[in-house]
Amino acid sequence: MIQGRGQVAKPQRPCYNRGVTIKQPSPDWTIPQDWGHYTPTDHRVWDHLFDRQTRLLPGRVAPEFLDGLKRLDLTRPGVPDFARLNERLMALTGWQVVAVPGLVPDDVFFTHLANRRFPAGNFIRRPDQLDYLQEPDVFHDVFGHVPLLANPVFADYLEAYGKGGLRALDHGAMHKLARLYWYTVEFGLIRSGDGLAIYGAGIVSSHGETLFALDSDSPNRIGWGLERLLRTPYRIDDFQQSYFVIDSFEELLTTTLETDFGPLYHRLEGAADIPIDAILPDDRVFSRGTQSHVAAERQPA
Ligand code: HBI
Ligand code: FE
Repeated sequence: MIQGRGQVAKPQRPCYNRGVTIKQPSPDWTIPQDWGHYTPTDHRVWDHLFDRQTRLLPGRVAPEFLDGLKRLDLTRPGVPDFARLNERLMALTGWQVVAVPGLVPDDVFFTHLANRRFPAGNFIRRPDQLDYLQEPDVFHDVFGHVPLLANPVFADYLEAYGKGGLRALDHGAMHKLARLYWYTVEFGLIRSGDGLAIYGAGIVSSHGETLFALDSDSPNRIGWGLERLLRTPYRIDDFQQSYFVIDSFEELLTTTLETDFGPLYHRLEGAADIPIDAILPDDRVFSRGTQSHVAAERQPA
């Protein structure tokens, strides 16, 4: 359990995990990782997913991600022991990983991020769920999210996002700010040399989406803008129809820190959402998608 800054004390609310409603296990929703409970099958699932992704990622992922994997010693086999991982992570950027049973309420999630704690699911998917899982498990959360937390700039961005999330809750603007998280932290692309690379955890932890996000002619790839993202809905049930491209993590951090979100939310209340696959006249277009993936899905063979 986690001691210290930013304890969350809220009335008990239900939390959905693997199809089951679970009880709030502690004031801040953290639980012991209990590393010893992982079975040999659990470790084999981790190793399988890990090998598959690390074979695919070089040349496709932002170099900061691979650097983080190495510096955090995540290349050793088996589900990582958070205590060991946290020693390295804490020394590099002051972040910690804490175990949670599954999705936690928004205010709890943001309070953790605002205090440089990343909540990670402590369960791992079953061998028959390698490619699709609704809930974030330890592979998505630790392999997908934690390597970039070893990068000081990205680490500061996620803390700033958590603080912004708590303010967004006060403004009733959570569903808008969630779009920034989705299109950066989960599904972001970044310019790399002459081309693009992935950095979003939802992509880097997925074999299929790693290929789709970079190589498919179906999705749009568009230069990001804060307001642009806040106005664009997203889908959680399939590959993205639009990916947004940042120039650098510094740009993401600086823009987030320098924007006064209060007036922006106020202005956006009157603005219509942008259709999920639209390209606007002033978008910086890296590639205009055919959306053939979506068309194929709507037309059963
Ligand atoms: N809980 N464990 C967990 N992981 C998440 O990514 C998460 C969450 N609760 C809320 C939440 N995400 C969303 O509000 C963010 O995606 C914005
Ligand atoms: Fe995630």
